[in-house]
Amino acid sequence: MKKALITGITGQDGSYLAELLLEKGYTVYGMVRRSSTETFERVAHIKDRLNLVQADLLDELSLIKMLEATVPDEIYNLAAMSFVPSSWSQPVLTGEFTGLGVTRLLEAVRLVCPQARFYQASSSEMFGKVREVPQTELTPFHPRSPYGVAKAYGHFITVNYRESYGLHALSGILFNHESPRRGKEFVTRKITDGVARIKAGLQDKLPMGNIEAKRDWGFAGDYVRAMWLMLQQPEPEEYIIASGKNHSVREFLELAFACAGLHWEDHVVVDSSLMRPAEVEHLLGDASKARTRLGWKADVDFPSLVRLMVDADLQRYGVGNK
Ligand code: NDP
Ligand code: GDR
Repeated sequence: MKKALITGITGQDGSYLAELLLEKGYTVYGMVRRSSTETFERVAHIKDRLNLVQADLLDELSLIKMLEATVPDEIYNLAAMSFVPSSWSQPVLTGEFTGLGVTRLLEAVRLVCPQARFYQASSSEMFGKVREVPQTELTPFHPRSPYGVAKAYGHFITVNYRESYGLHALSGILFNHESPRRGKEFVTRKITDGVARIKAGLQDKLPMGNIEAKRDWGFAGDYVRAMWLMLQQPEPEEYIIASGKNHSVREFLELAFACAGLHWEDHVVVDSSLMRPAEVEHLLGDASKARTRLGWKADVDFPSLVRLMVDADLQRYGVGNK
């Protein structure tokens, strides 16, 4: 029976990946940080099948002790400060978690279990002000936020530890992926939660930032499958995971409100305080390598993703879509 360790198990991706690995018969360890209230909502339904270990990306010794106690075959490093706007208000902390945290974990791996396979959660935010369209594994990076910069550091330190120490370490460069478990501050979930609250009569207006920005959106359940596939390959290499189609926030709004029988123009107001100091205008990924080499493909397309997120939020507020 293989053993996998997931950092960031309480997040959106961590919860879907834990489900997948349990289905595959893994013993699953999850790193959780100490908090005054538990943040286990997304894994509550599988918590009794998980082995949770307390450690923090800021604390090297806690990472070493966690690996000594678990000795995993596979490590998925998903923990990070992942909300782009907060990276401008807390740039140093973002660098510590999202950038240096990767080095701390890689150092612990090198010391305790250098034979383990290591996945780093890299991001399309590293492309930022894009150098070419669509973006591939060979497109140079030009990050546009402290988060993107920290992710680029995490990406290259992973490559460097592979090249310096022969670790089986790789990065998946994942484009935006969403689900009903997405945090409510991210644009898709903010919209679907807002639609449900408006439908339920709890609010009337939805303040939004730049609705012309375009993203290549997919479903988180499809994307965690790609993470696992990457670690099963004999050679550690980078892969882009994306849908290959992009849509504007405006299109997401139109579709999401229509799913609930509402018109987005009646409710959306533009709030300039939600505009970013530097924006990533367009992202579009080319996942050809993952399709041919991993046999990966997405099952959920854009309209189905919007529908499933709206339906889940409507249900949560106990309202229908008519
Ligand atoms: P979430 O924000 O939902 O989850 C982040 C996780 O990291 C949470 O479990 C959080 O724990 C944990 N965490 C944060 N800081 C620390 C710390 N110092 N020590 C221990 N744990 C910590 O992110 P997602 O699931 O959406 O994303 C997973 C990873 O993939 C992230 O690294 C993200 O940057 C990256 N990514 C995400 C994409 C997406 O579209 N979702 C696309 C590309 C990359 P807690 O519950 O305690 O806050
Ligand atoms: P992103 O996701 O920054 O791409 O990072 P987010 O959903 O926050 O923003 C997407 C785009 O929508 C625009 N936008 C708004 N965004 C938010 N959050 N709230 C708003 O009101 C709003 N209005 C317009 C943004 O300006 C942006 O252009 C996500 C995170 O999951 C990262 O961790 C991950 O690495 C990348 O995706 C790939």
